[in-house]
Amino acid sequence: MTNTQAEQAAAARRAEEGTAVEAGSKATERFTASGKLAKLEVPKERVSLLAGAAIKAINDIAVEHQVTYEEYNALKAWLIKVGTDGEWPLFLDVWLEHTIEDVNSKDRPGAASTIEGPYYVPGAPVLQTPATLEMREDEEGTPFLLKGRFTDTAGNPIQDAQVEIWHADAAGYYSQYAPGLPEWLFRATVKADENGYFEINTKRPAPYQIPTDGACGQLIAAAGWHAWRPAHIHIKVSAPGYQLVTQQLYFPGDPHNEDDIASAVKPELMLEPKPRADGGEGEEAVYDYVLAKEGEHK
Ligand code: MBD
Ligand code: FE
Repeated sequence: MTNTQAEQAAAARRAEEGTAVEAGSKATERFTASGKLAKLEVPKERVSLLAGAAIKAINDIAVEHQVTYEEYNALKAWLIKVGTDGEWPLFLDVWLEHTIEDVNSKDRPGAASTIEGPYYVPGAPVLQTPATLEMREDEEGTPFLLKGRFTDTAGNPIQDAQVEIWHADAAGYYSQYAPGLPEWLFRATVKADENGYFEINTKRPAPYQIPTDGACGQLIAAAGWHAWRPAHIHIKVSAPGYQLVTQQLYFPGDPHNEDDIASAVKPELMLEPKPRADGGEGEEAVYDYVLAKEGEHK
């Protein structure tokens, strides 16, 4: 499928189901159920510093741009809707997480990282390399083989490394967030071999439009922006004693690599797909991971 065809297919499915906002609000349900809410402790000094700075920044904007009561009330109504639509995780992951991620990864050597986004599900089925992700019969999309190797920052192979992988289908839908998909479709935990090599067979995901029928979509429409992310594969790589890396991999030539709504594309995350070396159908790409030991920094 071309990107345009995939975009049309995704739009058609969405129009038919009218449930895109479900995906956004499921991320809220999951975050709430994960127990993360109970564990978060931020010292009083940091709360005062950060909340104070945020409030000041917004007040400065109101002065600089002479915000009217019409605009103030539109903001109030919209903020209420973000909550009732359950789209706070979506909003934050799209428009803020990239900065949080940059701040927190700048001292870590090794593989490039980027945002997790709202659709990670821990505990995906464990597969040994060479692995094939769960798919439906006659799953659409170009077959895609991702392979690579884990080494430490000195170039030694890493044992017991794993790749957690999750991505959308060829219509841009994520399992467990869109209705009607198998639970673990395009989600797995793949164990590398004793020399750090891994191979994962899957299908190329489609470009992805964030849900357009909730508060985030309303903002995008009201501002005249677009809702697209380039096609991407989400990954978490880890090994005992090493620092976890969360990232996404992208495909050259995607029309949204330069204007990702989530600002999460980096040149180091670009794949170089080639025809399969074994003559099989589809493409393959090599992506090697250098992991930093716990406590290791630049
Ligand atoms: C996604 O799939 C995604 O990766 C991000 C960052 C935001 C919304 C949907
Ligand atoms: Fe995604």
